[in-house]
Amino acid sequence: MKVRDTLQLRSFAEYKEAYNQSIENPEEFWASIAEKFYWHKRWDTILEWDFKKPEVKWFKGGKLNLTENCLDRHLDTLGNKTAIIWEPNDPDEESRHITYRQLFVKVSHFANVLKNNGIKKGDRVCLYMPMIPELAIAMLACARIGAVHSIVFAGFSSKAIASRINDSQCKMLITANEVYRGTKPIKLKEMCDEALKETPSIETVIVYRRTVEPTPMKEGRDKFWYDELQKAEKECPAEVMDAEDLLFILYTSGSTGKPKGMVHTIGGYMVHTTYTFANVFQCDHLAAAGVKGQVKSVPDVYWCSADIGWITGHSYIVYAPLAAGVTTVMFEGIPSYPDYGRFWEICDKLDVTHFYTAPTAIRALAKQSLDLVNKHDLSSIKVLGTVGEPINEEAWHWYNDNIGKGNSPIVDTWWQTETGGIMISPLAGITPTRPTFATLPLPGIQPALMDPEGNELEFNSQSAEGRLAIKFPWPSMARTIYGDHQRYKEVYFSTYENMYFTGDGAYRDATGNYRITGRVDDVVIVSGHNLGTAPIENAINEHLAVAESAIVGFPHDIKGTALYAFVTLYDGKEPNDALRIEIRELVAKTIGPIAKPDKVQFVSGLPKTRSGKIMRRILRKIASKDTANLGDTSTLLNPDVVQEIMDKAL
Ligand code: 6R9
Repeated sequence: MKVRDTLQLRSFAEYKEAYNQSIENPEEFWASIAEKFYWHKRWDTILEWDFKKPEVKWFKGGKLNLTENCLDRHLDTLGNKTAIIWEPNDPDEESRHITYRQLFVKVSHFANVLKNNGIKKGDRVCLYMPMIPELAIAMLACARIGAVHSIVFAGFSSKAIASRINDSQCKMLITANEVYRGTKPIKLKEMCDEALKETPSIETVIVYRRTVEPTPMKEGRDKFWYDELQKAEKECPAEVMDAEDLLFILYTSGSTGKPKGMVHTIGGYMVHTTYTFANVFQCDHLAAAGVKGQVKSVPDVYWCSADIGWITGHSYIVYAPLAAGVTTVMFEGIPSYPDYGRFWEICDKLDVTHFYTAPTAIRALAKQSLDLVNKHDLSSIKVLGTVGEPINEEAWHWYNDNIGKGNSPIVDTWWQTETGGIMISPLAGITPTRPTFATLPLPGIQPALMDPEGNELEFNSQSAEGRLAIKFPWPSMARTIYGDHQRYKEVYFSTYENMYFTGDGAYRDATGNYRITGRVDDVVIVSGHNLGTAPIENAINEHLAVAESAIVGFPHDIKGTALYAFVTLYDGKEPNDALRIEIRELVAKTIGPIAKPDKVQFVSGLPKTRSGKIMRRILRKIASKDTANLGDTSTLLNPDVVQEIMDKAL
């Protein structure tokens, strides 16, 4: 299996050549990459697109199964290579090493469990699972039979599970009884049982027993993973799928209350995520190029510390590394357990060569004693990566100096749930890195900076700042919002004509390097988690004492951005600490603990425009203690309230 080699660019000149080719003839460019994969039937057309509808189809008519590309085609050459190394929460429990052949067997076996329980091609299956290999196995089993997975992050509340299940009408829910994260048990099955009261579409629940705790099971509906395996055949031929059939739905927050079910399809997603993985991380090939002067004797070990519940885990823990034949690490625990040295202990123990994490984790770890880093041997590390939010200069240097020891390139990868795969990033050891810059677009990606009037700021060898859009389709872009194509069109394709709007702002320097400056809409990124302000406000407003609320982000040392809630109460309701706690708990219960506001300020009114829109811009400045220039407040409906809010700011 030579795919990972043949896909890789090996020099800056090769990158430039590929980039130019991808702009001049995008179809030929992507077809030459798609050819490296295993297809049952070649596509009829490479690309059909119209951003006005919007409609995008890659490799139409092509027939394939993604799991054959992740598993079957590796068996001859990489069958005995480790596909997944699983590292448990408890460092005293044993790691698991699963080879490509074992994974192939497990996926096929579990795929039959899905079939035996009535799951067919096109059915939606919800996964609410901890970070255990069975999560990857369940995903791949869905893909093997053509079912569509919808993974809900296992930190989300029952309400969040129920609304996602209902939105896409999932027929099955797969979960685990409970899991430990640090010292805390998380009762996943209990959360599911609460959700299942409101999800009539679910016919079967498969429960993986992760701990020995007794698990409440509902007769006829709930079945144990292990029991079902006993009844199932081991061999499962892959369902032959169309390139544009659905692979998965993944929900991401929007600026209105309802989460958006982003739909990803099989062929383009496979081609783009694998190509970007091979080039950004440069697994295997790097050592040969002598990035650290090492001679490679063991295969690379790649570890992305994200949760599979987010897009980063879908694309860059499971699908792309497996399609590229690389060993991928899955970690069940948290960076602070049993102490803040856990990440480095794992890198040392597993000889991790590629480590990919979020700036928020880096900032939290940089706050700890350096002894926790230095007592571990990190000499195996060759490449570092970041994703999820802009990385500040200080964190970048700490990561570079202390983890990379100054000689491991940092790939700052910019992309989104909607983009499916990495869009702007250095290629490790191939293109230059620069602190706080995601740097250059990958081949095939045509970014555009837009000015406030909606005109493109074309590159003219001068720096520019604006909003980031993409001018041309790329294979792994989301095709729609499940069940709401109109919203897909409005959110992404209505801001600029014939372009995809990212929702991010960006700065481009005089040499064409991009730095992402952050969201320009009502999405706040807390500890790398993409949260919509609207659903959090809706949750707070459910409290009987609350009249209205507004959520904004403010800078936070560790989280990057933390949440500040401005809350007005109904007349006669007492603002006090007990109420503050209730509000925070309500958010945790409705959305999840990550959405709890750090600060809750009770105010007599929220600043509003005359048309009744809350002026979050002003609240953002107050929350950030940046009140020197609040701008013109005289046009507000209630300008007096601004002074009151400032005086009592937390
Ligand atoms: C992959 C992922 C997407 C939003 C995106 C942007 C922010 C992601 C970034 C970054 C600066 C980076 N973001 N990577 N900002 N530099 N390297 O995180 O997807 O959860 O959908 O979030 O995250 O604001 O628009 P998602």
